[in-house]
Amino acid sequence: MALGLTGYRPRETGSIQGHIGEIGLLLKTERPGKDRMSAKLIIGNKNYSTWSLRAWFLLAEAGIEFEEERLALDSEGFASKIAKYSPACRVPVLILNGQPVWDTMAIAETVAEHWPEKGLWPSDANARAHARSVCAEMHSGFWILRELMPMNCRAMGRTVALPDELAADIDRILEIWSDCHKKYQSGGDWLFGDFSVADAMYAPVVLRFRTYGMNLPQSAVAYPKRLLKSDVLQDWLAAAESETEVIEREEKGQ
Ligand SMILES: N[C@@H](CCC(=O)N[C@@H](CS)C(=O)NCC(=O)O)C(=O)O
Repeated sequence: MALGLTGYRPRETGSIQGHIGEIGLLLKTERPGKDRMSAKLIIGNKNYSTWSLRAWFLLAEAGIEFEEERLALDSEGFASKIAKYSPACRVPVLILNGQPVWDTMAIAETVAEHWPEKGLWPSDANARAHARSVCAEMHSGFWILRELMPMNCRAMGRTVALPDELAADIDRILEIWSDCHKKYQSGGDWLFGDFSVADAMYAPVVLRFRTYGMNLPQSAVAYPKRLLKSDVLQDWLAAAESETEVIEREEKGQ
């Protein structure tokens, strides 16, 4: 089984610091006035695992240091390895001070609660309710998009058929992005102005649109541009590019 254990220390502005690659190092995250936290994230393949990306991107873009362990999906031994970390037997799993947290929304809520200074939910109550709604909508829906346009970071220039149900999922996502843009653009380029959990939830969609060459309307181009400017997202893409596993059922399009 392919397995990777590495520490992720998000880049400092203007530096090329990225993966520090120290096997077995348990990173402690500094929290002013509070105990140091140990954070370890178990993820799947960077090329294919959207839920892994969401949790990873949330931590990395927020500047939280964490150790990461990659378990290759569909590999021999995945099931027994993941079972040691989570009873749900799926990635991602965050081990926070020894406590496992599984399922992406639970991870997001727990991270936001433990690092309140990172402002991972909008401070305004209405914006926060809106952000939670679009996160929940992503977490529980968009099944056709998931099925017909799987994330495949290293694949470019693919085309897939666009049946009505897929077009409806895409339209709804574009509506979410342009609505956010209209309401919150004065606060910054992320969906809710500042970076938030919502950006982690929608990051894989941007990568899907990139793989399948979606022509986006003018009202929806700003957000993908912002996301792809992220240095940590570029680190993820570089790591995905270097993976060698191929999962046939995720290889869609021509
Ligand atoms: N609802 C879960 C979904 C997690 C999930 O489906 N993870 C996939 C990889 S993206 C997985 O672990 N698949 C392995 C398996 O099912 O054996 C979440 O939000 O984290």
